[in-house]
Parts: sequence; structure tokens; C-alpha cells
Amino acid sequence: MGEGPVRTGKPRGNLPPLELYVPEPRYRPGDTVDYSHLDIPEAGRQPRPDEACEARETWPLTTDLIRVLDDEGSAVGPWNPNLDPETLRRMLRTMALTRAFDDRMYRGQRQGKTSFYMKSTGEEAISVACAHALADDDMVFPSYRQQGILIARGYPLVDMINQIYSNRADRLKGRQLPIMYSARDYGFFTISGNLATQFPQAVGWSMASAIKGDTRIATSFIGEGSSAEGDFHAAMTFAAVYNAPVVLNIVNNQWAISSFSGFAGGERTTFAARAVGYGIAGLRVDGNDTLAVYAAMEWAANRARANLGPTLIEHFTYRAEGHSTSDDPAAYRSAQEREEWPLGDPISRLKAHLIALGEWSDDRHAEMDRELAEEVRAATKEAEKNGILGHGFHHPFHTMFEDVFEELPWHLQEQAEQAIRERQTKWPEWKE
Ligand SMILES: Cc1ncc(C[n+]2csc(CCOP(=O)(O)OP(=O)(O)O)c2C)c(N)n1
Ligand SMILES: [Mg+2]
Repeated sequence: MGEGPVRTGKPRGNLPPLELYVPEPRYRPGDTVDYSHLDIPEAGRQPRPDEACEARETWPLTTDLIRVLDDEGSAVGPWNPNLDPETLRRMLRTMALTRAFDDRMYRGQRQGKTSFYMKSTGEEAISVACAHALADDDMVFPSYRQQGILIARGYPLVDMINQIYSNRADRLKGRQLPIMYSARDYGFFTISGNLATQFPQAVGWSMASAIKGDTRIATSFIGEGSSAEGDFHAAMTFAAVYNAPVVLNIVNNQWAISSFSGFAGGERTTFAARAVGYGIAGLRVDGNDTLAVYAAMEWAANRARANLGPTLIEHFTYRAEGHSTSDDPAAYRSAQEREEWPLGDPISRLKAHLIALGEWSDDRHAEMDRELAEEVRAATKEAEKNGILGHGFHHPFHTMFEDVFEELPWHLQEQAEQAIRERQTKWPEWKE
């Protein structure tokens, strides 16, 4: 007693100073790209466990890669979803429409029609095939790169463009960053700029669906970079503990703006392997293979619907273009990455498959691309009647004080009046 803390007497020894490892991407601008270190297994070789299997039976698949389309454009192996040509053509068309839409909106941003845009080039198979594998009223909690789901569900392009232009027909009244859509009637939850929030929300929604005795499941999409957020882990814990009817997708497109996947843990193991630590089912899928994505989502959705629990799916893909219109990837990565990406382009691969089946041709494809470009052009012209950025045709100014409180509190009333007064003084020509 009173002799100070007890010591164990264990000596420290003669040790090197501690140090940290800081990940560094393999290729920087100008570097020659060689992806031979990536383990890309042959299509069709991955076993397909029964949808009702124990979660652990899926765990070998979390470090494998589910692939259906082979290099010759054939669909092979147990994961082949055996879709009819009509469905294949519909998915191809929706993917091509998503790409045409992205291209036109990107140009619109460069022309000053909107302040911001985000493309999903190279990742269209993930959103479009998942949308087709789900029921139309299953609830989606997307990130900003799943516009293909909204398009696949038939949301009007004109409404998307109105939102992108923040014009007077914008359903969201100019209150969201361009591309952050919200469409309750299309089962498409409001996109949030606060990364990863959609993951716990999806799990919570799916739990509520179960509590109410409903039959709709939820699904969510998160970027591999965002999966380093705490919200990812909170979502996984709740999903595992309550066996929630949810499908959780990590879209591993290798980059999080200018940070490569290594900063989210991608050098240590696969993202799909995180399922193992939570004891839930996990699948890792070739995200540029429309049929493999479809098959994985269908497997996981059927499992969730049958009360057999959540699944974590990693979609292994590549972000072919910049993060957003505010980004210049030439500043931090090699331009060769896109060309060398060993899993190819999702649209070209599905097109080759349909041609191999005798159900499509280069001419039909070119004709389709012309039709889609015209469809997007017409929608753009229609939306432009409602205004573009900076042309004053936005939602009336005073509406920004509405819709939060049923009755505007006195201090906000004062602020609103002051703001409107100041605006009239500064810009007397603006009436609204
Ligand atoms: C909580 C939070 N942190 C950081 C950001 C800034 N930010 C926006 S997108 C992004 C990269 C996300 O990358 P990833 O999750 O891989 O998705 P991807 O863009 O590749 O689809 C970052 C860091 C943010 N919006 N929210
Ligand atoms: Mg990413």
C-alpha cells in the first residue's frame, strides 16, 4: 500500500521505432498500367450456392469473382440467369440511354446550363441490371451514381433534367444539388451528399417493412470509398443482428475522387469479405458483366424476400471518367487505366453477347444509339423551356422559406421579409 503502481517488470527490449504504412496507388499520370496482379477468374467457374444456404457457404465467393459472360460473348456457368433476348435488349437499351443521358448532361454543364453533373460511365450494368432483378416497388437507397435505376424504372428524363437545371419545374424546388434526385413514387430515396447515410437508412427501412408485415425489401448502394464511414458498419451490425430483408451493395470502382481504394482498406482484402466478419452472406461480382450483376442481385433479393437475411455484394468495376464535373482525373491517375481495365466495358460486353446469340447487330446498335441521342435531345429541349441555370426561371425565391414548418415561425418570417427586400433592392428586375 502506498508504494505506487504495480509493475509487471516486462522489459521493453531494443526495438525499431514504430511506423505507419500509407497506401499509394500503383499508377500515377503517365505511368504504364499493368493489371496482371488482378486475379480475374474464368467466367462460369464460380459455384452458385442455394439461396437458402448458410451464410458461411457464400464466404468463398467473397474473395472470388462471379462472372457469366466469357470473352467470346457467351453466357456460361451456374450463375447464368437465362434471360430471354427481349429482356437482354431492354437492359442494353437502358444502359445505352443512361450513357447518352450522362454525355449530354456533362456537355450541358460545360455549356453553363447547370452547375454540376456526375456520370456513371462504365458502371451502367450495376444500376440497370439491379433494377431489373428487383421488383419495381422494392425500395432503393442509392448513391449519386445509380441514375440508371431511376431511368430503368421509367422516371421521366425531363424531370431529371429539370432537377439538374434547378429550374421552375424542378420537383425538388432547387433545394438539392443537381443530380440528387428524390422520387418516392419510383421507390428511389432522396440522394444525400452526406456519404454513407443511405446504408443505415436502407436497413432501417427494411426492418420497418418487416415490422409492418410488408413484402417489399430494401437495397442500398455505397461507393467503396464511402464504405470507410462509420455508417457502413452501423448498417451492417443492424442488418446482421435483425436478419434484415436488405441487399447491401458496395460499388468498388477503384476510386473515391482522387483517393484510390487502398485508403478504404482495399489492399488488405476484398470489400465483399467484410460480410464474413458480420456473419452474413457475401458475393463478389464482375460489375461490368450485366448478367452476373443481375444473377447476384436476384439471388440476394430472393434470399431477403424469404426471410433468409441480408447479403453484402461487392461490384468490382472501374470509374471510367472523372468523379464529377468538378474533377480532373488526369491530375492523379494514369489515362491508361481505363483502356487496360481487364473487365472491359459493360455495354460492349452485353452487345457482343446479343450478337453472339444472333439477336442483335452492329447496325441495330448504331440505329439504337441514334434514337437514344434524339430521345435525350428532345427531353433536354423540353426541360430548357422551364429554364436553365442563371436564367431566372427557377422556383420563386420566397418558396425557399416554405415546406419545413407548417406555420413559418416569426423569426423566419422576419428573415424572409428581409431577404426579399434586399433582393428587390439589388435586383429590381427580378420579380419573384
Ligand atoms: C461524409 C462525407 N465525406 C466526404 C464527402 C466528399 N466526397 C464526396 S464524393 C467522395 C468520394 C466517394 O467515393 P466512393 O464512395 O468510392 O464513391 P464513387 O464516387 O467512387 O462512386 C467524397 C470524399 C462527402 N460528400 N461526405
Ligand atoms: Mg469509388
